[in-house]
Amino acid sequence: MRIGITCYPTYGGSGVVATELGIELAALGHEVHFISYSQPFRLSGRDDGIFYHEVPVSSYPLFEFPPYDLALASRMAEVAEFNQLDLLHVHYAIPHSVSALLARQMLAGGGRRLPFVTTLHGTDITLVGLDRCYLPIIRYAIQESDGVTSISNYLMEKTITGFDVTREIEVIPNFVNCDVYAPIKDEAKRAEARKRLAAPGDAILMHLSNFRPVKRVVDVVKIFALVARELPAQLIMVGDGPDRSAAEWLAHDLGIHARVHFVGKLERVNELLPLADLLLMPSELESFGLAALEAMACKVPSIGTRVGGVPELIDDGVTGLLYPVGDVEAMALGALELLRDRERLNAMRDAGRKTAQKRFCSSLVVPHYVRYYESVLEKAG
Ligand code: GMT
Repeated sequence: MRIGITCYPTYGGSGVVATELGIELAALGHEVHFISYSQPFRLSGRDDGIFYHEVPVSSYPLFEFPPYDLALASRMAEVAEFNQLDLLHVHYAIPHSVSALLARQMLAGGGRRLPFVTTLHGTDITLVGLDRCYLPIIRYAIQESDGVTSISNYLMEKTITGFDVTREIEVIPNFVNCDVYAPIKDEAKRAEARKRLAAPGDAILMHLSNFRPVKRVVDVVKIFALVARELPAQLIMVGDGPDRSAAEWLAHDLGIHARVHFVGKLERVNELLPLADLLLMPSELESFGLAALEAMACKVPSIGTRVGGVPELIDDGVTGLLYPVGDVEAMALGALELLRDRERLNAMRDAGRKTAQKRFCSSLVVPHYVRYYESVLEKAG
């Protein structure tokens, strides 16, 4: 198939999923064309079968807001025409599904069919999309999509109730490449690599996100402070975003800044994750929680919150520990109990890896997308 993919190319789970999907599809022999305003950050170099098309957005003094969605629709139609695309797959409904709808209509006039699939990821449904200024058009674009997928049952249900959507939505969970996200099997090698981050014997806690308010990075620092009071530990903060400075200030105020390391945005998080003992994900809301899945595949259990789609991913007490939002004391206590009980921690590490392999491995989930594309193409005629 020749597939056009549109996503937010900057830091964020939906862009990561879209990019990894494109890479996996290309590896299966499909031709993938990314269409977005900049190259997706995990797309390094030119892999075989992958092409990138930038969307130029010209400005004009009259425009207070340059119309990206229109420029995107034009580019989608052009790319589809020039490269004989079979379908478009847009990630995050706002505004991508609306642009795809326009592109489909533009090409229909010339007799070319361009069905599109919308994948719903999170705040496009649970927050931004519910804003009255977007809701009617997003609802329309979801209804009109040739196919709609959601990354969790939770998000599918939210779409039906929040948007009064009557069409079918296919739940296709997020996935991880279990060969790329994998534990370091040789314990001596792992111990040696951990020395980059911490003294031998120190626990390593990690957080990975785009540091938006929904991620509650300040809670991450609070949890760590309680843990670090009891045992030697280091916190590695991977990513960047609006709440980074608040977290940095708190680490200074609490006098733990020497043990809290803000390493910024990293391209190869798969190299860092296996070095951690635990991932902290105290989010306000997660429709899925991709970072926790990536960590699970690397045998790193998460201390997280019982919100949204997280319980569909993390089996509380088996592959991680879940708590109410904001309960930093309980999360710290849970982390301490695991760090002090190596047997329980190891059982959780193994169970997490097994779950990632059995339910969320790209080798299982990507074919699900391919089958779904085929059914959409068949219905589109
Ligand atoms: O919905 C968002 O806030 C953005 C989106 C993103 O691009 O990071 O995050 C969502 O999609 C991820 C990938 O599917 C999920 O792992 C996240 O749980 C989800 N975020 C929220 O639901 C807050």
